[in-house]
Amino acid sequence: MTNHFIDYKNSDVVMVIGANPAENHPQAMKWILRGKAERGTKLIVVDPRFTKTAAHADIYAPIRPGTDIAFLLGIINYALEHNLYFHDYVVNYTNASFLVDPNFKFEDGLFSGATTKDGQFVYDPTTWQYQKEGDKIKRDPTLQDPNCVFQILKRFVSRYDIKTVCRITGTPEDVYRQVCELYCSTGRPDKAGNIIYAMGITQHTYGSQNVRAVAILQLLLGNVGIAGGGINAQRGESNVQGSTDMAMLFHLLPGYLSCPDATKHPTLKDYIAKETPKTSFWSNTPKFLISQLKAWFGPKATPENEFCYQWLPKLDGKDHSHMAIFQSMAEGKIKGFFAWGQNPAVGGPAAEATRKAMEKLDWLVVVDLFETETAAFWKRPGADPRKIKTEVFFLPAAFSYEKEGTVTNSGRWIQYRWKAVDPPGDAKSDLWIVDRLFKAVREEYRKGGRFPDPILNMVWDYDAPGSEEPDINKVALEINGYEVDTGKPLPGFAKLTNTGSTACGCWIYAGYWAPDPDLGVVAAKRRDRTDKSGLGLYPKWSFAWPANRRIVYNRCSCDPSGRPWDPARALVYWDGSKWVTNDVPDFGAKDPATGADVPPEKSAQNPFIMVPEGVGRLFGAQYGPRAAALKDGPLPEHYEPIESPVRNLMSKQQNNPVAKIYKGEGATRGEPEKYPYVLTTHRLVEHYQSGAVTRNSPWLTELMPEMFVGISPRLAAKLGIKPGDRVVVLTARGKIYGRASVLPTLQPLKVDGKEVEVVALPWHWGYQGMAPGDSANVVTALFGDPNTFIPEYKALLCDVRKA
Ligand SMILES: Nc1nc2c(c(=O)[nH]1)N[C@H]1C(S)=C(S)[C@@H](COP(=O)(O)OP(=O)(O)OC[C@H]3O[C@@H](n4cnc5c(=O)[nH]c(N)nc54)[C@H](O)[C@@H]3O)O[C@H]1N2
Ligand SMILES: Nc1nc2c(c(=O)[nH]1)N[C@H]1C(S)=C(S)[C@@H](COP(=O)(O)OP(=O)(O)OC[C@H]3O[C@@H](n4cnc5c(=O)[nH]c(N)nc54)[C@H](O)[C@@H]3O)O[C@H]1N2
Ligand SMILES: [Mo]
Repeated sequence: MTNHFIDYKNSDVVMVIGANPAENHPQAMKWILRGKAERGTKLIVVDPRFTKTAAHADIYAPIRPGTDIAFLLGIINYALEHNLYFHDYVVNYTNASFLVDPNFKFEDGLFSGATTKDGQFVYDPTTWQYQKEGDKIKRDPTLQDPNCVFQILKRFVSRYDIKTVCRITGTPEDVYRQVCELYCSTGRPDKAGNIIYAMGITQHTYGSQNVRAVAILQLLLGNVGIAGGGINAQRGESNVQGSTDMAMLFHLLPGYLSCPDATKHPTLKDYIAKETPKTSFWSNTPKFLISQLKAWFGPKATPENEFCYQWLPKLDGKDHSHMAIFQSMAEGKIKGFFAWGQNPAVGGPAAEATRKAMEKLDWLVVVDLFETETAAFWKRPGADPRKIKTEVFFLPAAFSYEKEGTVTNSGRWIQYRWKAVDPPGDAKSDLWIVDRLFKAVREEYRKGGRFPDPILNMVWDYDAPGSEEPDINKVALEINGYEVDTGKPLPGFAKLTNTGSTACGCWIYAGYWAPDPDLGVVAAKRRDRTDKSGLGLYPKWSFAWPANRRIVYNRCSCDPSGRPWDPARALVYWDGSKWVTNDVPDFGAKDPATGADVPPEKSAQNPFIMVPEGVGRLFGAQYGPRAAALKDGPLPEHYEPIESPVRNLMSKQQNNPVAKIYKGEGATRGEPEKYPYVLTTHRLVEHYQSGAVTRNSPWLTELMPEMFVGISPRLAAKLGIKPGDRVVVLTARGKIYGRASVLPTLQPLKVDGKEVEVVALPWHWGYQGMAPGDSANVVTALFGDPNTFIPEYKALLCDVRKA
């Protein structure tokens, strides 16, 4: 998320696409409504269902699940055709003027470079590169060269005219035209447009390209790096941002450093050579990684031994994401599993396959508040416990209010929370559990074992004298970083070195645990409401990573000479001799050597300091080590979901050619003849996720007691189903039961002349808790995005019948 929740009040137009903040992010919704009340913010909601968010919309645009690329590319085309894009921003702050390899092509739904590797379709991205002269990228600032990004984009999206888009998405043409007009009205210097998205955008076999389409539109309209603008991904569970920052994903180390790869990076030298770009802020990668190694291995990490780089686990070139793990488990390759604050028996796709896979384990440890469906998988309906050999351990954990620590919100604000109550019974904080577990494992390694060095030598010194609870302040300091000699907390990542003189667990968090000199508390504990900008930046409330910056890429909020595009929404600007800053500058505003202000012309060259080109990417080129192109191409192209009721109108390429389709019964594909309706899944305000917590709360259970199946009144009439009837939903993976919810919030869509019905399932139920019910994920599938491996939860096919 480039901006933050409070900033939503600064928008002129908000487009919520594939998110439902009124139910899932009520605090974000509050600020949208504040904007509506105070400045007349216009709200567009794009969703297959008329949601509670849509109820507040100025324009509600219905959309067929899985067709957001067509929807967004049509708006991009409209902006280009009607000259509504922000020309000066586009020329200066994006790669529009960059020249691309003349061999780059797009034909019949495929980009140049299509080839096969080990029998699988892959792209060779060689032609997705810029033309260069020596080290310099060739440019045409007039944007006329046929091989410049601007012209390539223009040609590419010209196929997405309003008629074609609406034939694909099912959105009525007049409504769609209104969306185009209203949203493109933000392509002016004094207007701010904000795109808010979440799982309706990401949970597709082209979810990353959906996000790219959002980014391209925002860049074209000059909406990135400004107050009231942004590409705003509403994150999930309250601390999902924090856990991603801490490397919950298998291919990353904390702070989004690439995980070392055994073949690519056999030595620290190789890692640094291959992962460090010459330009962009990532040129500091050696400082980030070496400080991380110092945090983990302390005095053992020296320049002579590569700072213990060889003690890090390395990637083996294989996919170890959620679906891949459960596939390996089903194949009997995984013997033990920790489900730690996770309930895959309900939350994972193809849930019945997931539950069955756990039967192959020797042991399973569940660390949770309740005996979840995962913990109880061996006694689920239909299972025979006598035949399941898996040994199951359950460790009761404390809830967030029963322990202290920080939570990072979608706006990257790291906020400290104090403990409210003690946990009940034997429940312990996760820190307590992991601390004991680590110490026990280390004891085992003291007796011997394969490769004990990293375990025996890891810095693990969180004991709090006189307390059985480890000292979370010590963990926080390690994450923040400190001077190795003095132990003093680092004020920010600018102080990190590559010599071993600093230790830092996660570079983007550097500074969050440094004391604020005025307030006398560490930054994450700040609760000061001063805000001289009036824009809701609140610089002394908690700490926003990186560097307490509230809006990233904020150099883009003023023109190359430093004048704010919109003085009423100024984040940073050049007053003729120095920078005036409401927000922490996201560029070299001061010379690090002299401390003098650096004139604006310099930072105008690279306002996007995290990408090696220094500018926003309209075209996702193969350039630089970190920012390599997506696996499915440099531009987003519409393909159909793996299961779709229609043929792709754009090309003969029906699906994303590099979509990830896993193996096993969970990956069985259904055809529209047998499964004629589009199936999508969604959340409810009363329940949380797999429902482990909320289905154990009597009040919430009473409010929302039962699994239901949303169908349109038209479909109900056609199938002879009355509201409240028991119905069965069938897909190629299985079937589930629920009560019919028949509401006009769901309406069939006219897709290329054909009526398409959408069936909407909440996914919060399972066989445990106070109010059991069938899990929607029994009928979802093991299809995923090739870049992120996120499952296609939002667009599948099903049949529905009266039970
Ligand atoms: N009360 C509550 N709050 C939550 C959660 C919860 O379970 N309960 N979960 C948290 C978590 S982890 C997350 S990730 C977030 C998720 O937050 P959201 O993404 O807002 O959650 P969803 O309801 O899954 O999906 C959002 C909307 O996408 C729509 N949609 C489905 N398919 C498509 C499509 O193809 N295109 C478009 N444009 N829209 C589509 C759905 O109808 C739905 O209204 O919420 C968080 N907040
Ligand atoms: N069909 C469909 N499926 C989906 C989605 C969808 O939109 N549609 N959304 C997906 C998304 S975005 C997500 S994030 C996943 C979530 O999938 P999961 O992460 O598997 O589901 P949760 O219910 O969030 O699981 C969290 C568990 O942690 C426990 N817990 C809560 N607090 C603590 C704590 O402090 N410590 C410990 N140890 N445990 C705790 C809860 O009781 C719960 O059992 O589901 C995905 N599944
Ligand atoms: Mo999530």
